[in-house]
Amino acid sequence: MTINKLFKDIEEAINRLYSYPSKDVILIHHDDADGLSSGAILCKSLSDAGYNVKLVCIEKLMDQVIRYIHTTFKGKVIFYADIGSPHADVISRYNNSGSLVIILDHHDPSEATDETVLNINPEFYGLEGEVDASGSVMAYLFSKYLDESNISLSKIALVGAQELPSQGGKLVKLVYEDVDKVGLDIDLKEMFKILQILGPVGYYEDGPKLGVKACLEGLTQDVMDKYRLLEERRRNANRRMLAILYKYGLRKGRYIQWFDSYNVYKGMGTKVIGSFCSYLSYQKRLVDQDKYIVGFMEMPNIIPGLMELDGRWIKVSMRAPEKLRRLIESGRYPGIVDVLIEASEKVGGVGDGHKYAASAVIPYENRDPFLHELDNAISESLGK
Ligand SMILES: [Mn+2]
Repeated sequence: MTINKLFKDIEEAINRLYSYPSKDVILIHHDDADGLSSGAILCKSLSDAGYNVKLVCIEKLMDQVIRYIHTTFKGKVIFYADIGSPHADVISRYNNSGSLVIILDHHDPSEATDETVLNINPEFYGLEGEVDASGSVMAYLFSKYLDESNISLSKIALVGAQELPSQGGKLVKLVYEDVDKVGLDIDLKEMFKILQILGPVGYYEDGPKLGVKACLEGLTQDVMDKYRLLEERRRNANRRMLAILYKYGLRKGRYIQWFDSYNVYKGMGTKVIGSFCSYLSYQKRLVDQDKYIVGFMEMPNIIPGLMELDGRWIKVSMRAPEKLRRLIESGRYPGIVDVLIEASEKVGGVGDGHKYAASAVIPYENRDPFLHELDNAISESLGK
């Protein structure tokens, strides 16, 4: 499998798109800077190609959300950008040939099992998903094949690519070559930083829409005002959370240390609890070096512009202090995502992430059983 095969599959997807009877597109995209860049690129290129595009920004693809999307928008074209590949199997099940589905993502994929679900991911072509491309790079390559003039969108692809550990990935390099042809007139790092606030912190107040607008129209006054407001609000919330933890400490399990943020981050997107846990992992005076860090935040039960969620849900974020990270690296302690997925599934939740950082959504009433399952999962993995 090679890069050429990837381009052939992109062309094939475009042919399927053109021959599909509906011109209505539901564009599902992730809420971080990469997801907003991906959404902006596809929104522009598909609108220019004559499609009616409805943008929907998603923090986490829960089963009930996938089911809702594929029931409500049956017969339309459904795009997933920077999100979706890990859930291609579930998407296939709920789509059941009801819509044409095109996934452009770089997260570890599962296999699509329905021929109407096209799961385009670098991992299928001998490339590394989190090295060789961002979601925005995949969205851009698709758009460039859709119409060569979309080369003007290459700079937006590079904004999303800032999330990658290096800028030397194989597909990223191709985008840099295109940017060289059209010129770069934005500060990639600054745009990335602003989108990382607008999407995740402003998730419940139209931040993602402003982020997509910023990609396409630049850093206008309304974008900057909202960015500064959200940034300050989050800084204050972090300070408050830190003060609470200094006063009361974290609660301790056998292998975990945890806290509930209750209403400290109320109104913000749930990614803020993950960022705070990352920050906490470096605070040596606050955290035990050999216990996993677990933070909770209640999730509003709405997906803006899409639906209301059934049930009451809580977001869980998990990180490791420095010493524990080394133990995970050496294989002596279990990776975070494995134990988190195991424990959350036992209480009716769903999780994802990697060895050093992961998150899950679980039913609100199952917080304490979840903590118990988590300690158990770690204990079993350690064999003690
Ligand atoms: Mn991404």
